[in-house]
Amino acid sequence: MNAPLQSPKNGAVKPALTLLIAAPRGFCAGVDRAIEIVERSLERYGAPVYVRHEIVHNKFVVDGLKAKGAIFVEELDEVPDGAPVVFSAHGVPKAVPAEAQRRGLDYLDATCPLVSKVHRQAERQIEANRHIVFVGHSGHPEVIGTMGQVPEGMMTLVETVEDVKALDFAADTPLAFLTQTTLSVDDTAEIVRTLQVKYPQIVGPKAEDICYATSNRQAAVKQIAPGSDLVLVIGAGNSSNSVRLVEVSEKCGTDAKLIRRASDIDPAWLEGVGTLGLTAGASAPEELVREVVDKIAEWRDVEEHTLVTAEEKMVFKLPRQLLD
Ligand code: 0JX
Ligand code: SF4
Repeated sequence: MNAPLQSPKNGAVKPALTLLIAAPRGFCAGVDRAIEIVERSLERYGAPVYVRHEIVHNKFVVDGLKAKGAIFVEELDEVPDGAPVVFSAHGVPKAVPAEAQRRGLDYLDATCPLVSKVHRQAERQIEANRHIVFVGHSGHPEVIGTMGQVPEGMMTLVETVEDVKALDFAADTPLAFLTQTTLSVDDTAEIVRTLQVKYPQIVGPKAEDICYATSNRQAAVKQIAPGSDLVLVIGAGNSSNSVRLVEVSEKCGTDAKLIRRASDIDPAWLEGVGTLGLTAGASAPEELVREVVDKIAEWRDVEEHTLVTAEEKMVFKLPRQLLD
């Protein structure tokens, strides 16, 4: 352990800590767009604007929008007639906009365009009479949304290599695979390889459906984790892409902790830590990164280094309703 050094002249001298901050980290283009859709809707329609599901999986973001007049609900039946409603970045089953239309609700779709792209691929594969094997995490809203793009029974969810081994489609069944956008790049590659060996006729996306932000944040963690004694990942427990960052660090052999914000840090974690890695999931605001750095600087003499592994320039257009 690095015992705090005492200096009679200067008071407590904080032990040194090298902080390796991953880049890219934090907000992706889909999250920027989703938050902007809620903010602009509030300006356009006035409060309250309803949001179906957390716009992104981050309490800090959700609380900030609540303070501006957004009301978060889980289902459309909680939205009063005539109120505007925004669908979250994770996407919704087809039945949701259909119901909104039936009720005459003004709805804005904040589904990330990269999730919508997977939705369209799902429709196309069904039109081509292929059964879809979808790689994703059961119960996640993106999975519910993507599976809800096709008629029931046309898409089978697999979460692991073992799930693929247990599939019992006839050898010549026309098949396609698609994936959730926020999966582990490495685990998914193994699942897809297993699928391709078992069903050589299976077709899939040219590039995987895992999005650029997910891949970049995982690659960045691979750069900081090996040289760190511990990695902190800022993100929520229900944030798939954030949880994957913890796993990536652990696969590199470096213990990692998922924290919502600075107050979650137990100072005991830093005992014996000379180099600390830090990153943030795609739904975690940069303010929380600064908050964590400042908190750590209360205990340690921090030397900050940012490791840039990719530049991100992606920007997504807003829905047409908000442009005119
Ligand atoms: O749980 P996810 O990683 O899918 O969502 P989160 O944390 O809200 O991140 C931003 C939205 C991502 C959609 O793909
Ligand atoms: Fe879109 Fe990827 Fe961000 Fe999800 S993590 S909102 S898919 S860019």
